[in-house]
Amino acid sequence: MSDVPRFAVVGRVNKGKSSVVATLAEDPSVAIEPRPGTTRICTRFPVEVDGEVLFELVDTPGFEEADRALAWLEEDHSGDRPARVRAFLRHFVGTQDFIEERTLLAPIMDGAAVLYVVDGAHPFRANHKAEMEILRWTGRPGMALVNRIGPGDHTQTWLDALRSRFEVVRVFDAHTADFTDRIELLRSFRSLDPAAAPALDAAIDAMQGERRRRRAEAALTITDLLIDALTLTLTEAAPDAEAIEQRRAALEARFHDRLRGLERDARRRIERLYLHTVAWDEREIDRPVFDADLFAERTWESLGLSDGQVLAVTTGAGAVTGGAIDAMVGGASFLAGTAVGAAMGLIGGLTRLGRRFASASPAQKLGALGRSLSQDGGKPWRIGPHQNPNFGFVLLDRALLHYRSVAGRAHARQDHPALDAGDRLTAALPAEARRALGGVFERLRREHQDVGRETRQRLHDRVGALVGRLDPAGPGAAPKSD
Ligand SMILES: Nc1nc2c(ncn2[C@@H]2O[C@H](COP(=O)(O)OP(=O)(O)OP(=O)(O)O)[C@@H](O)[C@H]2O)c(=O)[nH]1
Ligand SMILES: [Mg+2]
Repeated sequence: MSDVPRFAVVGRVNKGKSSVVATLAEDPSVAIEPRPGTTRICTRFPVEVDGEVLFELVDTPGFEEADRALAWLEEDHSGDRPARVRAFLRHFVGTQDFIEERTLLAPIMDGAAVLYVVDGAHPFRANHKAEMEILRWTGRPGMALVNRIGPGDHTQTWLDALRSRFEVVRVFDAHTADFTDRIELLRSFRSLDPAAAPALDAAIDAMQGERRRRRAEAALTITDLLIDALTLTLTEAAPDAEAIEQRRAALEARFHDRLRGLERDARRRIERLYLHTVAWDEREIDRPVFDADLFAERTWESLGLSDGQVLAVTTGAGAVTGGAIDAMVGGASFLAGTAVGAAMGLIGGLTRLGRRFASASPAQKLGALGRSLSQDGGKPWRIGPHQNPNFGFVLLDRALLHYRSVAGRAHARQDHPALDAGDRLTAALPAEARRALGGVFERLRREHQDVGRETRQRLHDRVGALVGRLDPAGPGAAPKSD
């Protein structure tokens, strides 16, 4: 048996015990259901960093017959109380009596500390006293957590009732608790159980280091996404521009699908990083703005920069239409329409050009794909990179909103994340920061065949700072200056 600190999460049936376990252990696989009696056996959920178990949470079934169990214990006051609890466990072995009580008390008598969970949405009633009393009989250190499962709020009466029976009492909401709340809980426990303090200090350190590592990894993932998406090109074989024009809708769809795929992969990576292993977009409910389709009108209306801000970050019409004008020189007639459209719509439409790849030109360098295409289908044509100056901002907004939601999300939650629409994060940046980002995006498009180290570094610095500011863990998880 491992000797790491262990916490048995106990309480009345259907009061959010498993939810507290899921959030503390960052484990969405914990069984949580609206109906009572979901947890029937004790299951251990380890909290690990780098393969090393820091502590364990034990999910337990709820008290069912606390009054009767306490009455049995109280029949004999003579010996010490923990011994009497052990006698209780032995006495009913092999019977159908007190199955839940015996199951939940076993890990406590085996050395686990107690996390007693109550539902602050419902009033405290005297009949909870028996549960608390039994827990006292175990002699193990214990902390009480008030978790609210519904709209009612009886937190204060619970706190008063619990304080007379537990040394430490905290409000801990399984659905909204974040990294900081989890660390605070461990800190409180540390003071309660000196024997466990060194192990808990080490656990807190490891968790904070892991939090920093995840954040750095998330920043890298978002940087790579922006680079991959802003430099994306497709190659298509066609004898002339007219043939390309005829395939326009299909090409655009393919191009957009590739971009969606890049974004989806980056999201999955970040979700896995924060141990959210249930893919959210498979749950068809109430999608927040960052989860609408990348090229939906709503996305382009509510994220990225405003028209005026876009104008300010571009160096003028040339920057916007440059790719397209090149293509016109190449003789692609449909691109003339795009170029003129972009030039005319410069003031009114920059933010809404989400549906245009706006650049297709005869591929200058023939890669292996280009050569094989040119053998049987005509000249290879290059589609992309995406020319809309707002594209990088829209993508970055979506990535940051998604990151914030993932990094701050309690693992007990089973609903789909909902955010306020119109969360324009990049639009709220100072003008200088917007210009710098716009400049990096422009460089990426220009360097799409071979992105320079400096461009990558600049982008990484900017994204790292934005991600750091959004980390819901706050300053406690600030990166070490290295
Ligand atoms: N809104 C809200 N709902 C919660 C919270 N915690 C738990 N719930 C809900 O309460 C219900 C019961 O939660 P569980 O975690 O399964 O409760 P339990 O105490 O483990 O239940 P049993 O295993 O049946 O004893 C589920 O529908 C949860 O989603 C919370 O903090 N907020
Ligand atoms: Mg349960």
